[in-house]
Amino acid sequence: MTMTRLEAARLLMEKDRYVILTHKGPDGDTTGSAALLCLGLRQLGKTAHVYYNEEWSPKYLFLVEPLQTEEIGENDTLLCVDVPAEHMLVDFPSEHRQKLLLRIDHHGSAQSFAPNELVEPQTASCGELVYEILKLMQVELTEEMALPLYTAISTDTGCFRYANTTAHTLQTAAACYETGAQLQELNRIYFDTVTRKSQLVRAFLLENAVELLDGQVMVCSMTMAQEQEMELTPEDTHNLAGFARSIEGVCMAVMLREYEENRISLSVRAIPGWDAAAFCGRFGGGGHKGAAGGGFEGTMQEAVAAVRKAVEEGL
Ligand SMILES: [Mn+2]
Repeated sequence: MTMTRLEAARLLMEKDRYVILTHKGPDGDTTGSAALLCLGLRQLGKTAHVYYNEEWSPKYLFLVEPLQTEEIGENDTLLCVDVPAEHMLVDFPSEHRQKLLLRIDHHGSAQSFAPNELVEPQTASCGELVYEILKLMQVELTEEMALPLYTAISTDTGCFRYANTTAHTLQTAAACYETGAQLQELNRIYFDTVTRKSQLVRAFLLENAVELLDGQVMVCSMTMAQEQEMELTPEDTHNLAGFARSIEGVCMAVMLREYEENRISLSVRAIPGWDAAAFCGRFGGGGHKGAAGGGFEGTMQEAVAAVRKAVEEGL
């Protein structure tokens, strides 16, 4: 069932014990939204935790580390934030599957999988939506809560540069600043700090990129062997999908990454006027117009050929 914000707020008031689930490959939005929701529920006197995710990025770990649990109790209710499809849910014991009550999300191409769903595709980040629900529950934004909220909204908007940024996003950022939280430091860590190898891997990808439609589409690829040879950590490959879109003349950047033999993930970033979600729909995926993902089974050569064919057939 699809819910309004008010219905979601009322539903959350009903139970007392919550465990919040994030998505696989957790980003700043799912991590920040989960921590924010957890802190908000605790402010109301409820018991709340964020469920452990083995893939937490070191950058965002401080937000969830004090809140996380690896246990789901008999009387717990599960919530999930920023999860566009069931297979994207963090791994958790399947016997608890029926405890999932509510999903809060902002993915336009999302597939419904929870009994109650609040999905607002026009909202830039899931964090903004969680914040609005908490306000309806009379939760007050604290300095502690401003950190995960700001993380969610700033990372999903590329520090308020992407086309999804709205006046509401900026008003939410202003509310975060008004708590007195040290947000400039988060900006430095998230948006102005990179590893040395992350720059080297970008140079490598650029040298080996395939350009389509006179360079409007840039396809970068990396096999497992290449990744191992460069000894890359997840921090080195953070935000790798998007860098090519920043190159002058590029409208859509396609990043192909082999994560298992003959299994390739597809990450697409597009400028306004282009539709990454529609493109990824051809590869069993989806997401937002500006940022989407999909998958391919086969060799890297075959994946590049499939992308070329999809581009030639029209976007
Ligand atoms: Mn998000």
